[in-house]
Amino acid sequence: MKKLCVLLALIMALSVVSASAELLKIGYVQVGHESDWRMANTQNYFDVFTEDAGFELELIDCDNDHALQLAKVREFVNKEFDYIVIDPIQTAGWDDVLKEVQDAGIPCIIADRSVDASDELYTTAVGTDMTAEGVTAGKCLEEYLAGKPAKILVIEGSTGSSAAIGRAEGFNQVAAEHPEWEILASQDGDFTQNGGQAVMEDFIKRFPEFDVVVCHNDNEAYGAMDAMDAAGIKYGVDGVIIISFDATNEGLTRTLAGKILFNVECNPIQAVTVMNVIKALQAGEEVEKFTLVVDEGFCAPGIESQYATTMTEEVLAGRKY
Ligand code: GYE
Repeated sequence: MKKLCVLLALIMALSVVSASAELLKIGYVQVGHESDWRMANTQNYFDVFTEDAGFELELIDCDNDHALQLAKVREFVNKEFDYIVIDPIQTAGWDDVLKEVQDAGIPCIIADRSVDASDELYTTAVGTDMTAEGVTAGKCLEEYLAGKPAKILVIEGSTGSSAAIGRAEGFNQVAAEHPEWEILASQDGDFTQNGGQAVMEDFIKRFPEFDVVVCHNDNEAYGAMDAMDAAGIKYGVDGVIIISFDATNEGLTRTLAGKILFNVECNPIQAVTVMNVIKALQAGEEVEKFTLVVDEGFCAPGIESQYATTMTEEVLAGRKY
């Protein structure tokens, strides 16, 4: 009996060793922890890339530091990871390191944000269409204003990030069709609540009148609201129009409350899509160069829009992050 137990224990120990030997090593260089969106995205990777699912995930919070992000990718290469997933802080400056990953024979997935580099330099990309998000925001405003003039302020996301570049580009495309819209200023709020607040405080000092504030993410919008509250400026359905991006639970709560008029979703739940791409690559299948994660727009109660879903308690209840 004792011998049998020892044998069984040995077999179990061996199977644990062989199971862990089979885990795929995934290195993810995450942008940072600047926003609620980012925290939800990070959590989603931890939820999906588990040992039970066959993965060993190393996720590095790069704290919005491009140089650190490059260094960490190189570290993953040296450690011979099986896959490297990059969420690029900025679009520029990727050619050399992508080439190094490629030369090491490690498949590389660009996730969420994009790079300004040839798509020959990476295996595949997964993410949302940030320009389309900007267009949706512009179209919602166009429909709502219905020809009325507007003075607009923009609190941008981190300069050089594809999220900020795309959203600005998309919104500006629509704005260009509206000579009655005036963009008074557009400034970087770094996708943070503090950043949004600081930029808004500055705007309030510089511009005595404005009708619309476009915030490149929800956290910036919260900061902008704090600044307007402190200055006694009314916003929402009967005040300054706030447009936001991300549509997180808190962002949609404020949309349902009529404080944010339009909130364009950007879906942080991307890890399953990335995992499916990895599984396909493991199986030797061809994968598309880009897999789109789809988004939609939301608007405050009382607004009917062809570009956005009107917020209700039910919609909010379905928003976990
Ligand atoms: O909108 C913002 C975040 O890259 C889409 O980055 C992402 C953006 C998101 O910090 O909240």
